Amino acid sequence: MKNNYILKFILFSIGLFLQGNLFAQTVIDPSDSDPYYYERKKAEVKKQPQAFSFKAEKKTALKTATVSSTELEAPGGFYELDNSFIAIPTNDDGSFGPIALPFSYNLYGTNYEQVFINTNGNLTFEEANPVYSASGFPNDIPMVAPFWGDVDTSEGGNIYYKITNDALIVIWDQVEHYEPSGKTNTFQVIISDGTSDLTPPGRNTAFCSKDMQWTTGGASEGVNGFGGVPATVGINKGNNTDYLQVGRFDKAGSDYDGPGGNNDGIDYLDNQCFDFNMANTDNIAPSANSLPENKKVQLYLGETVSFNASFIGPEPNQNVTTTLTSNMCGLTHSITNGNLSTAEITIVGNECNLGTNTIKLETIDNGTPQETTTTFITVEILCRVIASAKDITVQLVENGNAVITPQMVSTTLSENCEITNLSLSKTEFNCTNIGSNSVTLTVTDGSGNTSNATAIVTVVDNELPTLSLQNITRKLTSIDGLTVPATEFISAVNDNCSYTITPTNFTFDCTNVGTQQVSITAKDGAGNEVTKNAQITIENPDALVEPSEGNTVVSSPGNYTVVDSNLLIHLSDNVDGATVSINENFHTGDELRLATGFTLPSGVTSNYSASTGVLTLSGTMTSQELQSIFQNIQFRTSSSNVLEREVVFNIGGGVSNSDNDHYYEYVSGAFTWEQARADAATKTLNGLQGYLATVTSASENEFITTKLSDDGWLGGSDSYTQINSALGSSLYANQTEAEAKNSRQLSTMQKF
Ligand SMILES: [Ca+2]
Ligand SMILES: [Ca+2]
Ligand SMILES: [Ca+2]
Ligand SMILES: [Ca+2]
Repeated sequence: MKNNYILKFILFSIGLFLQGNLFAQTVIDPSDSDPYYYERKKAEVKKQPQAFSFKAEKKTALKTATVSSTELEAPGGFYELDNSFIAIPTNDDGSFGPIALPFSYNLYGTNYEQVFINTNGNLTFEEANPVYSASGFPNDIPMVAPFWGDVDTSEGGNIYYKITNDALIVIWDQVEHYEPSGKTNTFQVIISDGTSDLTPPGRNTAFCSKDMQWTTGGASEGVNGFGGVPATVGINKGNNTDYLQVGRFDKAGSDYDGPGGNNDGIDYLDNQCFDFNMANTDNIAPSANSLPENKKVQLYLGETVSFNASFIGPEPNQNVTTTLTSNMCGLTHSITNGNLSTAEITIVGNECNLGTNTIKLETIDNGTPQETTTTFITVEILCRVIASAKDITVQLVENGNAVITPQMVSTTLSENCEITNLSLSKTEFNCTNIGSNSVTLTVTDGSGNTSNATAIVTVVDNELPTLSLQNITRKLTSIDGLTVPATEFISAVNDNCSYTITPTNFTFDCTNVGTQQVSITAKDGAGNEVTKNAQITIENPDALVEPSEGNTVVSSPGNYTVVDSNLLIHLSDNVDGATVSINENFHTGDELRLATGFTLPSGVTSNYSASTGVLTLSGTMTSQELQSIFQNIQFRTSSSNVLEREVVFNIGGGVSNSDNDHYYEYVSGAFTWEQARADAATKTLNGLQGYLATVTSASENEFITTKLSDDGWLGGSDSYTQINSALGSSLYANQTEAEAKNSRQLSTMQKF
């Protein structure tokens, strides 16, 4: 797009220029002297070409040269069109000139100071030449023909020229042909005084082409731009003898066998240049073509480049022989000589040819006298660093970060080339990068090349979490047990990355009363974990039944007296059964009852056992209803014993022993010991697991005896420590002595 823009700018400038010059510049039109010219040419289309010659009869005044400064120099290359060129009005078979040259052009020993730019791809010096079928050389017209064929700019394209102090440049830009096919050719010729900067040293003539697409117009038996009379590329002395020839072209493709031999393919000329010293009177020195651009080859170490250098006589009947000389290593070549001499050259970039090297090609023809052309090709071997990288592992430090440098990853060798910069696509890592990370290493070398390599950076976290626990004490608060979050044990926890705590909660119930050990684990995202232990002391819940003042003790009043009207129950659950029990100093005649007028809730009954001193409440009631019942319990005794009685209020069917905080329930019925034990195991009280009562102390034995309504089963123990503890003396010295000696105890109490 950029090129297009520039081109538009150039054309616009040319257009402006033409505004002032168009009418001053006229083209010699063959119909001026032959009114039937184009009618006769038209008749040639698709006919066998005939000897159709024409000589312009109209004499035209010499045009004054407009000299431009040289802005672009491309000796041996295509001189680019710019806005210093002058456009020739479009035409078919016309000629522009004669143009006065500010220098002498030496053609086979004759100096010319004027030139005709003939639309049909050639320059003449004595007369305009409209001949469109390129009959070929030799003939009697001095002619320089970069491409002699039936150009027709009225169908498309333009011809531009520019004159400097010492050279003339003519460009046929994208020109079409007569009876157009849509194909275009772009080519140029430069003629000079032989010292101009615009022609290669020692040369006064240069041909160059860009894209070449056609060879033959429709009036020359061409079909769709090809066939018929071949286009001629060459230079003619005009003595019917001496000429040189690049070739005669009549087809598509790149076939080329040299100036002589077969007709050639037009595409061989694409982007080709030829140069000649036409000052010789007879034999012209060989011309090179197919050279690398600017005769310069660049490649990197390790690269291989192959190219051809070709040479022609350039006379079509001459053979050329090329000799290659170079002291550079890494060069191989093979040369085929003949009408076309071609050197096939291969170069491998190597440490031994690093830098600038020269290839010398000497080509000699077999004309008389022999002429030699020497061509130098510069070969530059550039160093280039190829990046390479290794995988690394980095560890996150305390702050959870890791920083790496390119040097830690790079394994790039720089033996031959300076490394000017190393960089990494990522240098800082954190906890979110744990695992594999792909990074790109970019190496910049002294030639300005960059090269990339990929490495895997494995980020690891080996830092263990830190965890400190504390021992705590908690009281059971619910029938459902107690849930303690793990965080309550943690006095400090940390990690360089994130962590999780397991378990999150602990649950305890009445079976856990006492000291329990817990284990808490802190684990980080990398799997590092630390486990610590702590203790929790589980305390019994506050009494479900809270007497209004200490133990509920009453004196014997002789009259019914409310035991505790302010007693409170701390329970939200419904209650199934309850007891009120005279525990201490129970005597015959003691009585518990509900206050007269108090109505039990529906489904609830009460029964007092005068023999055990236990008032049993049966049925389900709310805790509020039970509290109200308890607040209305009255005591009276007919006994003369005046010792204080202890009255204990129990929730559920059991009675409590305030000496050891256990609950006891007497279950009547016919049981074997095994049945009694199994039945006890089905009992629970406020979340407590029931079991067949055991007697572990003298006071407990007394309590059970008092509350036993009848014979019952007890759980037994032959643990010598428990037996000794119960007796208060060391009956057994060890467990062996105690084995199976304690199983005769009887009773039936279930204990909680
Ligand atoms: Ca023409
Ligand atoms: Ca040929
Ligand atoms: Ca020659
Ligand atoms: Ca960690």
